[in-house]
Amino acid sequence: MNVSQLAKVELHLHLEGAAPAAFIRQLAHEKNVDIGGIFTPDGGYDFENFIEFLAVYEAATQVLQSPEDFQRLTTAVLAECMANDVVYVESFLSPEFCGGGDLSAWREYLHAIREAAAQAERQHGIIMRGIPTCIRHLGPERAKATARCAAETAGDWIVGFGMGGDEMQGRQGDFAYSFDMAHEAGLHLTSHAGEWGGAASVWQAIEDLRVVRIGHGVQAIEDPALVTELVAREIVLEVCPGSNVALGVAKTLATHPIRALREAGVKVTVSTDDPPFFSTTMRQEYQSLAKVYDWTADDFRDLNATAAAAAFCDEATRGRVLEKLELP
Ligand code: MCF
Ligand code: ZN
Repeated sequence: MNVSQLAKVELHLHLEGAAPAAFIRQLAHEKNVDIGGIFTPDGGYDFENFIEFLAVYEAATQVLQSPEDFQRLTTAVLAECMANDVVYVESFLSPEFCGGGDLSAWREYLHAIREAAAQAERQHGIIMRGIPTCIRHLGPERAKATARCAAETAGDWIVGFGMGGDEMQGRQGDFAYSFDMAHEAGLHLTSHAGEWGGAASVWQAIEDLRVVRIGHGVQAIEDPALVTELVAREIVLEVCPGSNVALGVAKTLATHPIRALREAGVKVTVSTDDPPFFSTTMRQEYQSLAKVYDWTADDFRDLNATAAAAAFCDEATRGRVLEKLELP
């Protein structure tokens, strides 16, 4: 069998970042919003580096203006997940883009997103869970509003709290108040680290925020003591190889740290991050890893078992995911 068609778990997918460019263009057209500068002549998203990526991402989100827009977005994103055999997906959601951090607005957006997810699950069996995520470059004060939205809606669907954005600004520990609030509400924690901020940023995330998963985390490879610590603490890395190559975190997949980290015993998983931005899909990620590293179906089953075990959902849901993966 072709490994790219295996059933998959995806733990690191930004909801707006998964919006196909054509979807955003269509909404811009419907709403008469001018976001012309963000597309390449052939219709993809246009950016040259990480900072430009963040700006294009935020420009694209300007057309997402209502709960209904997010309902449509979620339906479109889950269709793409299903086309890639993803059976369980955890998606980063942004209370900033869903009502500007206001709790009652967030509840309405969340309701719409959950409607779309429930319909996709009823019709096709795909399971989605949400991780409200603060945006690091907006600073710790704004993060508190996001954490409050997350804490107030924590439950069997909102299962985690995270942080993305520009890792070069501030320190992980600046956001400890928000992560503590989310933790007290029973949410599981993850933060983007070790994508741009080196091993030091990963240390901060595990020491100062007490996260159990790391978004990216690949620069941990620079510090053998950190690698040992990640193995000992069973911290799971949400690795997004295609994203890292597209943004220049790694030069090529062949020189990407995922294999070395995995061989060192670190728990690694594979995700797409923002697939249309990076011209990737889950199937393509698997295909490339199989080709470049000679990874077999057993390797991918192992990655999915790690991802299922690290999912932030409840145990009953995990059981259903394992069944879909045909894993014990
Ligand atoms: O993982 C990629 C690249 N590294 C850091 N941040 C992000 C990535 N994709 C989206 N983000 C950020 C971005 O700031 O997450 C936020 C965006 O505004 C959305 S969280 C639903
Ligand atoms: Zn990400």
